[in-house]
Amino acid sequence: MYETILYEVSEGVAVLTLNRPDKFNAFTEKMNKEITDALKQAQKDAQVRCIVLTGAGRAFNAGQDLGDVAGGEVDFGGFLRDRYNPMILQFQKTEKPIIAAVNGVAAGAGMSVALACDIRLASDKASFVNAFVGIGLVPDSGGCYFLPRIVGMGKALELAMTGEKVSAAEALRIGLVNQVYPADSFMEDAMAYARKLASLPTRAIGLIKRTMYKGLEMNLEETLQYEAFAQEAAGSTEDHKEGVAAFMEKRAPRFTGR
Ligand code: T3D
Repeated sequence: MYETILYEVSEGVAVLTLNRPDKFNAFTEKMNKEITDALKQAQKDAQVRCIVLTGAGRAFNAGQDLGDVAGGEVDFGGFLRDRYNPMILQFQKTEKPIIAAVNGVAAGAGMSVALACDIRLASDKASFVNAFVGIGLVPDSGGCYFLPRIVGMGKALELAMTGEKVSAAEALRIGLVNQVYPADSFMEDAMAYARKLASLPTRAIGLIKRTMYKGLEMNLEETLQYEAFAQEAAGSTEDHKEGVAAFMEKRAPRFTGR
């Protein structure tokens, strides 16, 4: 169904694999559009309660395929507005948890996409390169939005201005990733994490995601109001009733995502 990505759903988890391993999974226009479409599909599918984004082969993603843009005049504004910006916005619009399972290097827009995910898990062979400066560009695809919010302004400016490679261990230390797992068992460990998230109250998690990201843009009063609105929605779910019932009955809850 897709040409540049693989898309599979099992046990409540949609796995979206960037699949151009000989090019380090670099982005093409088709890949940008297929990712956007796959995220929309995962949002619509009630079976899907968590999404994992990973890369085939040695890399996670090396950013824009430079072979496609080398030597020509690039309309950078149009390029981003048509291809990358809708893709990044779709990560936010998808009200389900999205995990970047960073199996290898994440560079340029590949790093930005990992930052646009809600959770980052890294193989101990993974690395991050804010490669834009190396080709005289500015971090795009949300890199200037997410990076300072995740690691703080000082570190974000350092990574963006120097383009230095960050190892998985350093990424964990600075809060760029949530967990690091051994390369040999990486996808098993990442999938176990994803299945755990998929077993939790999916609608509450979607509302947590929306409210937290909105909170970045709002003052305290507006955030309190938005929390009240989100709580009304979460409080009307079957999973809320199940969570309270399970607590009262001293048993483990069985959440269904409804
Ligand atoms: O017009 C615009 O550019 C606007 C768009 C902006 C969005 C962006 O993403 S800008 C940033 C674009 N990306 C980069 O600048 C990263 C370029 N790649 C690298 O710096 C390095 O390849 C890596 C740090 C990612 C990995 O280094 P290393 O030493 O582990 O691997 P390698 O040998 O450099 O690359 C392996 C193969 O992947 C190689 O192919 P080959 O020689 O074995 O046939 C290499 O050419 C290919 N590859 C890596 N990155 C890209 C790529 N091919 C096309 N496009 C790439 N971005």
